[in-house]
Amino acid sequence: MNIEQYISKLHDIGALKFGSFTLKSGAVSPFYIDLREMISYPEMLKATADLLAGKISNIPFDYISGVPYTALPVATLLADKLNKSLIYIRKEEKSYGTKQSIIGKYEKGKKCLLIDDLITSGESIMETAEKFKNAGLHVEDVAVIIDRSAHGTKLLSQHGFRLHALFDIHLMTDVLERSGRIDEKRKQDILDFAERLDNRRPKVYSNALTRRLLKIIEQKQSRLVLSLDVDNQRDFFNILEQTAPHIVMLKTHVDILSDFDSSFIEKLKYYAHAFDFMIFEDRKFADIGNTVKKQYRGGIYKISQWSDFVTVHGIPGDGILKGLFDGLEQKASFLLAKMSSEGNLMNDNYTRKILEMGRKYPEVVSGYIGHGHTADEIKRLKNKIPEGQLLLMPGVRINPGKDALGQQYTGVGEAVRGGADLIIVGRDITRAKNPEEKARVYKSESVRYDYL
Ligand code: S5P
Repeated sequence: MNIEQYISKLHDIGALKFGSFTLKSGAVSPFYIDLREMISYPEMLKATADLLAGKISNIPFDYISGVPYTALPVATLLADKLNKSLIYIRKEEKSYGTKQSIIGKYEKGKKCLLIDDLITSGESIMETAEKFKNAGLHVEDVAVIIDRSAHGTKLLSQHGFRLHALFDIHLMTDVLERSGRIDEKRKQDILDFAERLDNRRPKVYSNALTRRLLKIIEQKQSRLVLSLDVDNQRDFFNILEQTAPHIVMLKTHVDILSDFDSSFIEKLKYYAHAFDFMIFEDRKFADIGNTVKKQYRGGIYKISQWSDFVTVHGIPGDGILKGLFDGLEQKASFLLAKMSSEGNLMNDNYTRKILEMGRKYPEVVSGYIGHGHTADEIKRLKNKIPEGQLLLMPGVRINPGKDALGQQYTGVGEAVRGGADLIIVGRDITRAKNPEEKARVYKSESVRYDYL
């Protein structure tokens, strides 16, 4: 059986499934791989061992180990074929007897080849390798059937392991498309999902506020920012109460409220604490450092006392960041890199300069407000965002379109597929008959390509 026949056969026996699968994290994946049932197909088990044997023929090793349970039968067959002895680590820690968790005889200082069914983040296989190392064995090579990450080889090599995969998702989708088992759209969905999966891996985020935001995203399984642009406190808190469980951040325009008073801030802080969301006053500062310093700290709103984040225009130069944040702790900004409104003057050159400015101030710039009309356009912007900073996208709605005053909306699916770290949604939720239900829909759409 060659690799193309093998992949097709995996699909035929139901080991590769396509559709919509809710993962443990709540995220929805367009594909699912389950190789456990392969043991019911002797010819597939044998083919797996044969193909793996070909793949590792040039690697020197002393023992073979399969990660229980799925990879163990394959490793056993391979050990037989290559006349090597088998060892493995029991899945459950033994709490009695010898406490020895490696099963099988081995000598310290020898090399062990690890076999697993698939790698996603590579973390679990590295954990297993660590256990062998602690037992005095060397592990340098890892062989898997499927590398379903977009950059698995790179990831493992950064940790000193060589990955040998029978196939990756690129080959898998190519073969299945060519044989008519999936269409082009499904192929793209799968590749996009894998790409997301890699992009969303924990990185070194720019500052403590960004890290807190990311933690909330993970805990609430949401990337939704609600823009609550209503003009009175009653509506404000009514909508907030319904939507708060689904959002990770609340975006305010405090100067829209006609009945603002200091009780508003107290109440807002109470909700933020009770429902675990961050606060983002969308003030869009755009003046010289000395002026914004006063606007931010003073006046009737005293924004710096209650808002975690504010939006900032870079047009006056980086003095604006110094004016805003000098002497303050635990406050950060989002720079406006590309607006959603029709005819805005932010061209590619401007966007580039904003990203350059933000890159220099990771402590006070958590990310950028950016917009694009298609997933590809958003992806291009996202790829330029400096490491550790975020892309927040407004002008997002379930149905793309425009409002009467130049606001442009991109479909939420495009925004999320393009890699927006957070989506900002306003009227489509606040004016909905049932804001709770609407917020729930946006929440689940926002993590569609996540794998947390
Ligand atoms: O380019 C932008 C930047 C921002 S912050 N376009 C935007 O629409 N916004 C804000 O996002 C805008 O001020 C509003 O509060 C929100 C979008 O609201 P919606 O009702 O159009 O979803």
